Amino acid sequence: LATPVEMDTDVLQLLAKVVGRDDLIVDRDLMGAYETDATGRFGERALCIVRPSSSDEVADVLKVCGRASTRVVIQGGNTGLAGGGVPCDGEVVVRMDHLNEIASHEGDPWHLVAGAGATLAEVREAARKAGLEFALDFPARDSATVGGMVATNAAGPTALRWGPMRAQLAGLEAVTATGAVLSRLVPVSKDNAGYDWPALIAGSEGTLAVVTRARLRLHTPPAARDVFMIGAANYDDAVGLTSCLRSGLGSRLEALDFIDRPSVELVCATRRLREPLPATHGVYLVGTVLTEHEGDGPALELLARELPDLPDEAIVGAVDGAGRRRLWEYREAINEALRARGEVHKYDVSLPLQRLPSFAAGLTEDLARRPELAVYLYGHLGDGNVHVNLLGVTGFDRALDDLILERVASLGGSIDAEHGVGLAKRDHLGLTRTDAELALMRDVKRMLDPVGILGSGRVVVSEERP
Ligand code: S2G
Ligand code: ZN
Repeated sequence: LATPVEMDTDVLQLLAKVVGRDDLIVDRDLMGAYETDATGRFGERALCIVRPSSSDEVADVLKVCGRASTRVVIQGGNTGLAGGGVPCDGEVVVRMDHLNEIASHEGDPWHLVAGAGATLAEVREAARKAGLEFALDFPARDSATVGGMVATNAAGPTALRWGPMRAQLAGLEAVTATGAVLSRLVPVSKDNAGYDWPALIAGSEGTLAVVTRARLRLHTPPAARDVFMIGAANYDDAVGLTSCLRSGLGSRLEALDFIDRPSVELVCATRRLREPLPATHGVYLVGTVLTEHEGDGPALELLARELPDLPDEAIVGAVDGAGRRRLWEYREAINEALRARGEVHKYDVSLPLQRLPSFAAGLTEDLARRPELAVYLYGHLGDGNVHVNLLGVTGFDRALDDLILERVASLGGSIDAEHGVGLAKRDHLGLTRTDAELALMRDVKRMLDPVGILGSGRVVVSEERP
């Protein structure tokens, strides 16, 4: 093997024996694509990239690396935002591309079993072909994979109605760091026998075990969906509207996101879109309502009844596909528009809904001292999940992280809502988790990954870390 990396070639030779030479990449030029993430802030040089073709090959890769104490990072679609899926120096990157089979069982139409490497778009299409629907959807659908979505307990707008990825799991197959293949994919909807280890692996960000397959719940598609956008003067109004919408529409409210004024201006400029509403507003709510009839806009009648004081020019609805996509575009286009402006410094926090206005006000106060920063707030309002995105920060800014995440903690929120802790927030986990919880997490990590090869340094770091 030509090994341009200074490394004990035994590991590379052994890995080539497991996955085959064609699925072991050591060529420095080819590795680059797997060494940086979507934010451009994380990722160092990998030892190599390996692409196993089965759960057993994943197990053998982990056994080889465990024996050599060689650290490993698992990578799905590389859409991660917290540094959890790209290598720290010298790690083996395990790509899950080959484990992408999707199987549906005629005997059990309400589930499908997808390989970790299958994309969200492929899962959604397989569900559609079966006349059903998979609950989650978000812009990264063509790259985000099932394995990464389970590992980060991914969510997105529709998690308001259907819950995050963990709630979609009806079974799981995963490989532990010691190479044990755990499989719980039996065709049942309810399985309460013994500890729910799949629920523990979901959200563990590749630090406890490697997800190889998932049994996913599907549901009957609603008869129709309507989309609305409402302009609110400020976050107090936005939160008031949220309470009305949630209590008035109940489970018919599938998604309720928000966008602040700077984000609307950015998207209108970038995508050359006209203003979404006749007047400008401080905060824009975008929501999807599950309805019984295509096209006759019952959502707007529902909304008119729930929000009698809302002026007509502050709300717009869409009942056809193009109209629905157009309204959601103002929300879905933000991340790409921001990335086009340069390095984006991101926080993904959740707040008790009633405290969201004071978080936003406090943030404005905090950042007034940093006039060079451009601040964009948007996210999943119904869940109290705020994506704080800043332009003007280069690299890491610990003081800024402390300022924002300590404010979240002081308001009883969480430093991470759906993107994962990864490397980005591992030093702040103690802000919103107690010492007893952190001790338990370390014990679970030590038990499942005794050599410490899986996702080392991500999420929960051992006390003795310098
Ligand atoms: C969102 C998507 C990922 C990103 O916009 O809801 O969770 O790029 C984010 O921030
Ligand atoms: Zn989000």
